[in-house]
Amino acid sequence: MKKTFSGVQPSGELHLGNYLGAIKNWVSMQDEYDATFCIVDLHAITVSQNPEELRRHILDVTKAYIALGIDPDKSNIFVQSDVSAHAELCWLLNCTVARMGDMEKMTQFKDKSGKDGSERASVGLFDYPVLMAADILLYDTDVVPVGEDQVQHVELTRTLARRFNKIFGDTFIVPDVKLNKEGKRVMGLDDPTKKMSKSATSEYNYITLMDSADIVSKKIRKAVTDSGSEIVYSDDKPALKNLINIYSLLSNKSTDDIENDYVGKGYGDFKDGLTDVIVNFLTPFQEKINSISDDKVKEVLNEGAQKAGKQAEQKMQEVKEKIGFVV
Ligand code: AQP
Repeated sequence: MKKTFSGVQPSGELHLGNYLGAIKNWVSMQDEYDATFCIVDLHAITVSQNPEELRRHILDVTKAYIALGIDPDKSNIFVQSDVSAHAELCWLLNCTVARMGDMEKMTQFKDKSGKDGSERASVGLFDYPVLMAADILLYDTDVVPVGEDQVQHVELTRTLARRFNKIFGDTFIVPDVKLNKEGKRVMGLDDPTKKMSKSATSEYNYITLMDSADIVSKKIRKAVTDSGSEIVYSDDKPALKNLINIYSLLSNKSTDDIENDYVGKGYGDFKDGLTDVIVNFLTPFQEKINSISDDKVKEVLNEGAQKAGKQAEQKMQEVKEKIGFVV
C-alpha cells in the first residue's frame, strides 16, 4: 500500500483554506493509502507561540482532524514533538544535503520574515523546509497532499532525497505532491491576491472552522467583490472566483451550476447563498468537535506517537548507518 503523510501547524484556529486545500484530500485518501497525519508543533514554534495557547491548539487541531473525517482507526495521528526523530533527521539533512543556495530560494521564509526583516526571524523559520523534508522522508512517504503554498517545500524534499540517495545509496523515497485542483489556494476574503491565512492581520481575511453563523454572515457580507454585478466564474473576477470556488467545494455543485442558479441575481443573493452553504458545512462539524473530549484526543495521540516512533526509529537506524555513525 502506498504511503501518505501531511500535517497542519497548531498555530491558530484552522480555516477553510486548511480544509479545502489539504484536509479534504486527506479524508478521501485514507482508504487508499497507509496514512499518517501529524500536528506539526515543531513547525509552529518557528514563530513565537504562547505555551498555554499552543497546548490548546494542539488538542483542538487533533479534534478538528477527527471531526473532519480523519478516522484514527484508519490513519495514524500524532504530534510531531512526541517523535524526536523529526528534529534529529532535520539536523542530519541540514549537514549532509541541504545547501544555503536551496534555502535562500524559499519564498515562505521571505514572506513570513518580510514584515520585521530577516534579522529578527528565528533560525528555525529559515530551516522550516528541511524539517518538513525530515517529516516526509521519515515515513517513506509516496504522496504529500498539501496546498499550493507548500509545493516549493515538497520540491525541496525531492531534491534532498535524491541528493542523499546519490551520496549515501538508496535510502529515501522521492515523494510526489498532490494538490486539490480548485482548493489548492483559497484566497483571503479581504484580498484575493493573497492566500487565506491563520496569521492574517484582519479577521476578515479568513473563515475559521469554529466561526458562528453570525460571524460567517458578517465576514461574507464584508468580503471584497469585483466590479460588475453578474455572478460569473472568471479569471477577470478573482474575488468572485474565489467565493464561487468555496461555494462549489463545500456544496459539491459545479461552478457552471452555481452561475446558472444566480442568473439575473446579484451579489446580495449570492452572498446569502454562500453563507448558507458555509454554515451548513460548519454546523455539523462544530457539533462533532464539541463532542470529542480531551481525554479521547490524548489517547489517540499517545497511540499515534508510539506507532510513528517505531517507524521513525527504524528509518533513523538506516540513515545513521549510511552516514557512518556506529549504530
Ligand atoms: N489559503 C489556503 N488555501 C489552500 N491551502 C492552504 N493551506 C494553508 N492555507 C491555505 C494548506 O493547509 C495546510 C496546513 O497549513 P499550515 O498550518 O502548515 O500552515 P500554512 O501553510 O502556513 O497556513 P496558514 O493557515 O496560513 O498558517 P500561518 O498563518 O500560521 O502560516 C498546508 O497543506 C497548506 O498548504
